[in-house]
Amino acid sequence: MALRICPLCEATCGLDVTLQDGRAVKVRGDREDVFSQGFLCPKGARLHDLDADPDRLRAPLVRRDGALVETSWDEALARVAALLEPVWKAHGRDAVGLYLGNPNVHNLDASLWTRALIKAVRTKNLFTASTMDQMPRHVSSARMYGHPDSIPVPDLDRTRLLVVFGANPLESHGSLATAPDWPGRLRALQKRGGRLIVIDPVRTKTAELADVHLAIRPGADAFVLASLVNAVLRSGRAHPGPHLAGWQDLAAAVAPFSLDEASRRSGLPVGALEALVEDLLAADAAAAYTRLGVHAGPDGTLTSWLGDCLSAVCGHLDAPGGLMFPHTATHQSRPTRAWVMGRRHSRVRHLPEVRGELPVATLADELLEPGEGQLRALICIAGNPALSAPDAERIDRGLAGLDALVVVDPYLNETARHAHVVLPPPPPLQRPHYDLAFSNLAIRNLARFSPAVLPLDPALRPEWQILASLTAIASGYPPQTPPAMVDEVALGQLLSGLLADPTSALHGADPEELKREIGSTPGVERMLDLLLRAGPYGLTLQDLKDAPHGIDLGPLEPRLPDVLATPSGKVELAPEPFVHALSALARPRPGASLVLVGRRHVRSNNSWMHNVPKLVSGSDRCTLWVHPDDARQRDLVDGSRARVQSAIGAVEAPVEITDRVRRGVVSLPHGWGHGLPGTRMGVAAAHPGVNTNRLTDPAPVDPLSGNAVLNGIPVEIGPG
Ligand SMILES: Nc1nc2c(c(=O)[nH]1)N[C@H]1C(S)=C(S)[C@@H](COP(=O)(O)OP(=O)(O)OC[C@H]3O[C@@H](n4cnc5c(=O)[nH]c(N)nc54)[C@H](O)[C@@H]3O)O[C@H]1N2
Ligand SMILES: Nc1nc2c(c(=O)[nH]1)N[C@H]1C(S)=C(S)[C@@H](COP(=O)(O)OP(=O)(O)OC[C@H]3O[C@@H](n4cnc5c(=O)[nH]c(N)nc54)[C@H](O)[C@@H]3O)O[C@H]1N2
Ligand code: SF4
Ligand SMILES: [Mo]
Repeated sequence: MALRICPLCEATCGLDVTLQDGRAVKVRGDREDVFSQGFLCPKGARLHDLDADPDRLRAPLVRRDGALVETSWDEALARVAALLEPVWKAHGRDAVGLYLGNPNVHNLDASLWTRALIKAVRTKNLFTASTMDQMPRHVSSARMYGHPDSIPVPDLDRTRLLVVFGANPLESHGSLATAPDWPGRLRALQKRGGRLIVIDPVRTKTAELADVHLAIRPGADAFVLASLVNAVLRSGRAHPGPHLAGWQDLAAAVAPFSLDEASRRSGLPVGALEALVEDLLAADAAAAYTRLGVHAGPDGTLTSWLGDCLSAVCGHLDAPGGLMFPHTATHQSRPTRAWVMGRRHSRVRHLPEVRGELPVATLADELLEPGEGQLRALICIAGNPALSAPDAERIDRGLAGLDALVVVDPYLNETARHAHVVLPPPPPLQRPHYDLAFSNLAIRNLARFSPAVLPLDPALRPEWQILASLTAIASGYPPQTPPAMVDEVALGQLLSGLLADPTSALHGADPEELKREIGSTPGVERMLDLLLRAGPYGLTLQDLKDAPHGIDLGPLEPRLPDVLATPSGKVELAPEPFVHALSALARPRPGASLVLVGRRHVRSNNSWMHNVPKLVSGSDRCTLWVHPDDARQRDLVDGSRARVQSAIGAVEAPVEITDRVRRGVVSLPHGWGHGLPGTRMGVAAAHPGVNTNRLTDPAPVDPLSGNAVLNGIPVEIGPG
């Protein structure tokens, strides 16, 4: 038996893996895990199937005479250099782009190495999944608290009222609020007399559990949130807590937003909104939690900001049971300058960079629009933009036309089918794990480390070595440069940064002694060890190894003064760009008669895990949910096929008639559209589904963060 933190979603459950003859044969929840206490979901229970999957790549691939064939690591890396160097030489650094997909954040190797790689690739064409996900959250945190990663999470175990905008944690298991067992924790909230209110156009499983479900019209959340903040402020019962700046400006900014107008725009009864205000004012601990359904909407940043404001004006920001800031065990550097964005712009649509990234919504343009500065090559790590990103059909075409596509992925997926080189990382059980990102989003302070459960397949390399080799190539070193040498340099840089940082516990420490203590084995463990030693609890990696079920560091504690890094040293409740954007929202918006939203299923994980037979078996999950009235009007019957047409494309999907969706709203999950020529995922190909991102218009983006708009897409539907 061996213990392992699940890397598949943000819940980070502790797993207990049964080994037999050197293979993992069963996965259960680790009952003694300090955080998850035995909880797991169907995906975690099949983690070992990724190891066993015969389609998982076990050797690098290179394209030879048009086909991808297996080769040695040396040849594959030599090919990477041979492909990219001429592009850099002829067209400059920006001609080679970088796409970093979601699993990078769930992966210790990538969490520690992508920054070095980004620096080495030196391209303005950096794209990540963040700009179709949580970039609005980073921007609102940067402006309100001074750091894009200062993200407050709902204090789930102590709150008395949780108001959820656009999240479905019963399927997703939570996002930007790391907690194993959301179902259990939400039931516990209700058991202790607290309430759950869910605002979602769909009666999801989370909405079903809720005490109140408000089926909002998609895209109306920012208006509703502004009106709620306004109503709280006007009630005379608001609580201006300490550390807040801009109270008057916020009050002025939300003044034009009435509950009456919010009711007209959202389709929610005004009485329900008034009751919500009353609930918020009456609760001794309440948290407004906004997530993907609204962040990946037309007003992502405004919803994120106003959600925090709503908690703040009720006195629940940085208070137990409200929104609180985790205090993670690894060192977090504090910004030394005021946060800025827009230092560069994209070539075609002139969209500003945010956190050094350009919006994924313009990836297709950068791939396809000819001219100086066009992307000629792309390095794609743990991503599948051909399915997951907006304007997917054009992305697919753009990928097919590249001079060089280098992919790091365990599968020959819809993106990798266009690759010139594919470098496969080992599966989860063959690598150590620590959640650098999600520990900083967890609803309890804690630290957990899992060593590798299975020995590394001798035919594979640890992912950090793959990334170190790519870093070397991008820095102009020979492709055969030993990864250990690159690691030594990276470690040296990390160490000198920590020694020089006055907020690090290692400030001024003796580097030679530290080096002796962390050992000389190259790889991610000693980097992690350094970050832990530099952190606020004085932990070492050995401490975590000695506590295989994790170390609980207690409930979240108020810590705003420690978090705040704004120029004023306070929470900025009314950042000028947000106030400005909010004023535009007061004007009426054109409405569409039918809009498309996304949905998640507990057995799925974006565009992958669809090759695990036990997870995809059963009925087709890639169906179009249509309200009975909408179906009747359009002559659609249950089980028939519908054609869904948006401004940019059309797909055909089987119809599932259900009153779970609000009238005027249809729902289709993302991450499907498998079985394309050149892919190698036999099980997924037998359950292909359709690619909803062929409908996702890349033109509208959240103006404050560049985030893609994945929800509320105007569509027409009819019989297929
Ligand atoms: N319409 C619509 N589109 C959406 C969304 C939506 O709600 N609606 N959601 C968006 C969101 S929130 C996200 S985060 C994105 C996700 O989109 P992407 O970030 O592009 O990620 P995935 O599609 O999940 O593809 C992940 C790839 O990583 C590979 N992989 C898994 N583990 C590892 C590993 O350890 N190392 C490496 N190198 N590769 C690995 C998998 O095989 C898979 O091919 O999709 C977005 N797209
Ligand atoms: N099983 C599973 N778990 C996952 C993933 C997965 O693919 N499968 N993906 C992971 C990733 S990458 C992420 S980012 C998280 C996301 O996790 P969550 O943030 O929980 O997001 P979703 O589950 O997509 O739920 C979004 C909800 O928003 C609703 N919605 C759509 N438009 C609107 C709107 O305009 N207003 C309001 N109020 N609601 C709206 C949708 O109906 C949907 O129920 O999940 C993670 N966990
Ligand atoms: S809920 Fe998430 S972390 Fe927990 S077992 Fe399932 S996939 Fe893994
Ligand atoms: Mo995501």
